[in-house]
Amino acid sequence: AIPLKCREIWKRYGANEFSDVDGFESQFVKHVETTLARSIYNCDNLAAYQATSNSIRDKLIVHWNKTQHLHTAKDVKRIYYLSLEFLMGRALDNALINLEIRDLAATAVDELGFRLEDILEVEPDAALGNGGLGRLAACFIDSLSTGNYPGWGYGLRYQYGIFSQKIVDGYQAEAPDYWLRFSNPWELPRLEIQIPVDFYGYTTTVKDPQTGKSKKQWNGGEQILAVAYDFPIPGYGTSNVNNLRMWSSKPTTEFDFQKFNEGDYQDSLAQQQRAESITAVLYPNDNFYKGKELRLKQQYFWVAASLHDIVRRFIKTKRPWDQFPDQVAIQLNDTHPTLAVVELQRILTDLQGLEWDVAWSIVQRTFGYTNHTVMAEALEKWPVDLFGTLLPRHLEIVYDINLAFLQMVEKKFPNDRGLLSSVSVIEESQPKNIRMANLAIIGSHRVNGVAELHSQLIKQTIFSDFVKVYGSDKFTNVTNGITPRRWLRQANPGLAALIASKLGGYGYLNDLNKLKGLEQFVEDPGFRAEWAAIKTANKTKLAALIASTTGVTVNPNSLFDVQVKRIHEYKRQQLNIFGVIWRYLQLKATPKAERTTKFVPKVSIFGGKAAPGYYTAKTIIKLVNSVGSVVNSDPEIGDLLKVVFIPDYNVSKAEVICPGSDLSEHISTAGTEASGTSNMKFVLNGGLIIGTVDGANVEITREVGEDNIFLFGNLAEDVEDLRHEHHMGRSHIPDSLVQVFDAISSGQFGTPDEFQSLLDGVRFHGDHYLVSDDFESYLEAQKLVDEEFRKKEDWVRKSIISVANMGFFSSDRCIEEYAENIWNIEPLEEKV
Ligand code: BZD
Repeated sequence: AIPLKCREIWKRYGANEFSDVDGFESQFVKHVETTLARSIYNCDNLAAYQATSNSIRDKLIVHWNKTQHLHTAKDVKRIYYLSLEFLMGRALDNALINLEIRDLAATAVDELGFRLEDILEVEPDAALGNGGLGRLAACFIDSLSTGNYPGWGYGLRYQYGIFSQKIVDGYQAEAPDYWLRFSNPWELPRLEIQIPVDFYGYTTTVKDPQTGKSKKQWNGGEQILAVAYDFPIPGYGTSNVNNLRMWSSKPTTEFDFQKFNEGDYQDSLAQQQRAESITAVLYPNDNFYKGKELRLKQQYFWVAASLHDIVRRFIKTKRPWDQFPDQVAIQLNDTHPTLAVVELQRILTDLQGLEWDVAWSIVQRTFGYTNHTVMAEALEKWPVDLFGTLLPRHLEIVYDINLAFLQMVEKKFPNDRGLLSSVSVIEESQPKNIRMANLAIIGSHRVNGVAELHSQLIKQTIFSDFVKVYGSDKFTNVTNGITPRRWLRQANPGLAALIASKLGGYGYLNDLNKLKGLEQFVEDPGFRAEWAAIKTANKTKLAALIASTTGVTVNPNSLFDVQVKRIHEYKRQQLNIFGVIWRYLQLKATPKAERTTKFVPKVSIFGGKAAPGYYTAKTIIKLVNSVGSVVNSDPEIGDLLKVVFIPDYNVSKAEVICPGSDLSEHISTAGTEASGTSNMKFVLNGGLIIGTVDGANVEITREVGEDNIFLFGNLAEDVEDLRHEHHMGRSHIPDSLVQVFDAISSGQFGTPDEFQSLLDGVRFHGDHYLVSDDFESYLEAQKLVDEEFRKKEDWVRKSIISVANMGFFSSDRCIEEYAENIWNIEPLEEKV
């Protein structure tokens, strides 16, 4: 620490953050001239972005320091959110909004010769996630700060985020996303924080010199360093700034001298360089599991570094170990961080010398596990051999955890072999697998699903045997939410301002139930006109994005019908495009004079990435583009129908797309979409939904009312029977869908061969996603949409009422529920 006599100077100069336009301008110029070594003569938008970001970052760091100091001084319990994905998007606009200095910054950069809009566009997306799971983590981290909860996120600092998607000849092509091309002003490299992580090696039994007892020891074979990069996370309406710590892998400085001495210098260096590959790239699969060794390496690397950090922080408090769960809550975002359960048990027993049962009770009280899917193909299972080679000591601990658990089950349910084999962590298959979900359940005190229907389903299906073992209290629900700062204020400033003008300011942004106050204005024609005008302006902006990315001109007076999300058979983009084809065929079959009275002009907008190895998903993208090229150039059709695929869907594009939709599609096979969160984003921005009775659609319906949503399709409870019918060969393809398939097979949308497998999946291979069962009902719902959209005033009323009832879907509410029911933590605010 600095000697007392020197501290006066520190206090005089410390923490001088700007608070007005002049102050910002002076910081900006300083950063241009010194940090960036640029000048008035060569300051372009990139430099202006960097200078602005550095100025804001300085401010964040001041508050970050104060917040962290406060949490340490008050010795509070912290929540650590472990997520392999944080789909953050851009940081600058969000920071300006959360710090409530957006207007100030806009004025200042204007005076300095720039436009804030241009500066914001320079920033690359931090796209360190695949889809809903990663974006949920980003919304949660925003709400943790906003709610003043002491909480950190832990993740990996991938050098390459999710690939950037190009469309070449109608097909998806992947290009690397090197988002760190220019230095990243939003991260604080903590190069001095370097945590060694071991892999491979072998275990031995040694005598503890202190106790004389024998214990297990892991002798690692390869060591890699985890270096910390911190991302300050500002809250809205508070000066608290939390931390998102992301690990980057680096080689250790010691290299293999034996190899060196043997003259194998090149090889010993190459091995070092491979260390960096651990955090090189995000795996691009969502809701699909693939057992790759590098992925398991990523998981352990991240978990080991994070736990080391958490444990070190706890040890500094000098508390006894049994108080660990009073100071530390760890949430597992899906099973990806489940190794943390094993690693904490290893730390407590092997390294800290606690008794097994004492350690295990600490572990269970520390962890909570969130499940995001019921689909079997997404559940993580690691082959025992692969696992044991990479993490030999952890495999032993897994077996010991499992043994103790199975003994407990056996005692409670004697001679129930079926039960034992279904709840066992080890799947007795060839080869044997470790079931990560089973391990996560056993190692946690709470397991939650992400929407009411989903939380019911996990209890009835994949985890039903665990309900038997533990009772149902261990299983709970926390319905997902979204942050209204990004998904309303940032994405839709016009609507946010109109709402603020009616509700007496922006206070609703961190108290979203206040939106209810909008209902009283629904019969005010002036208000409705303003509401509608904002929607049109947002559609015009979306039309500009469509034009610049696809070359297709669309009319903003058309109905904008949007489906943007990862491309997946269960999300059923194929149902949507089959519906579009049917509409096109109907249009063509209708006499010209009757077309405009029968059909509302519509733009069908698609977007989303397919996992690079997912053939069917890629075929769906091709079909959308093929239909688009035929329909969009059909002179008979004109504005009555356009079909576009917006390439490279990401967070910053979503911020333009969500506010510009009239209708969005959330049409998964019932029971397959755990929650969905884009459904919430669209409704919060004044769009209506066409959807199945699935995920959070159910709760959205409860909140906004059945009249304000277009539901269709079979229910989750009937899915199993329907699938069975298909397998018995009793499928029925409705005539409408037969017509669609005939059109595709006739070559009307290009070479039919490439789409054959898509059609065959429905016709001959069991139609697993029930496209044929739901098609007619979908068309009916779409017909209703057309009718309702013609009644302009009523449509606007539905839009207003829906927004007014979206308060429940703020991620602030989610965090409160987790804090109270799972983490047992309290907010703590820095008093300014
Ligand atoms: O999680 C999604 C679900 O599909 C959505 O229904 C839900 O709303 C969100 C948030 O809870 N799941 C994912 O996004 N899953 C993945 O991206 C993923 C990634 C890697 C491995 C497995 C799944």
